[in-house]
Amino acid sequence: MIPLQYSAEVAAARASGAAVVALESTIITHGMPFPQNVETARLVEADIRAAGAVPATIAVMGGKLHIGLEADELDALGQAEGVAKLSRADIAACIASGGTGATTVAATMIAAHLADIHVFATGGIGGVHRGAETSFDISADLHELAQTPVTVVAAGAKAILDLPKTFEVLETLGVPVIAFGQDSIPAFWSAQSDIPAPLRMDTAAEIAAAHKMRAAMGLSGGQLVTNPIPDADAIPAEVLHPIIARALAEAEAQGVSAKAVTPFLLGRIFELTEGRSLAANIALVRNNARLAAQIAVALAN
Ligand code: PSU
Ligand code: MN
Repeated sequence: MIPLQYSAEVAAARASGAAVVALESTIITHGMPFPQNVETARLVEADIRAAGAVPATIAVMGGKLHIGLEADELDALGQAEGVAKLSRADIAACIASGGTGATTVAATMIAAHLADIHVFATGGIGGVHRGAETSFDISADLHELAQTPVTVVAAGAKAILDLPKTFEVLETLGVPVIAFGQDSIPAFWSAQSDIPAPLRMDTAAEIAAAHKMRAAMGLSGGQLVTNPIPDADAIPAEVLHPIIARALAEAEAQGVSAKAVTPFLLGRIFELTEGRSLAANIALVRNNARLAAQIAVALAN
């Protein structure tokens, strides 16, 4: 038996057939500093409710797989020290041993699917790291998108990554990459990249219809919806470029590797942009939550 623990709100939504949107928790524990992490998580949940859906923030706490966190649980997770960062490889061991851990995109997709939730909002997915040709550092998020049937709304892949290689791998894995309302794939803190979007959709209804058709055809895997950051909150690529380069050089000099790479880079970029990257990250997650709620509502109807 999987020790699933539904929040009261998510349990009620399941009983009534209301739309539910999954949210990850690594962005809370490893992606943003306290207290902005908890404030953002609350705002994102409120955005989803305002759009007519129910938020289900996912995390492993004390050996239970939580589908939706109560307010005090979210507070506790946001301030906890040394929380594990869980992906497909380690989520089962963490639950089995009674541990506590935050779920990445990959682990959140697994949990959402177990709970029969079809739509999930995050900031940016993991992908192919720069230098992957020697480090082999490719996020498990990409393989999860290829096998677990959840539509993930993100602002693209984080711009610290090698974006062309990330989208090549997604193409190889047969993952539909949909740009929302534009022709290029967004680049996380910036709305545009040089990479043409394989698919473009302009309404939540189209995205929901494509999700349903994949299910009807028995195609494994999910869809990646890339949603551009609102213009007012974007950071131009030319501002970010030297900052990302410096953070990457520091990570290499300090020998940062494996799971620590993404949190290290996000933390340094936050410092080097004097907080501007965090403000942008908050804005884009909220924007993704609103679109995910619209897709979930369209799927529920
Ligand atoms: N989106 C954000 N901030 C984050 C993440 C996503 O805005 O911190 C997290 C997600 O949990 C994603 C993870 O799965 O970063 C990628 O980590 P890695 O590169 O180690 O696979
Ligand atoms: Mn990695």
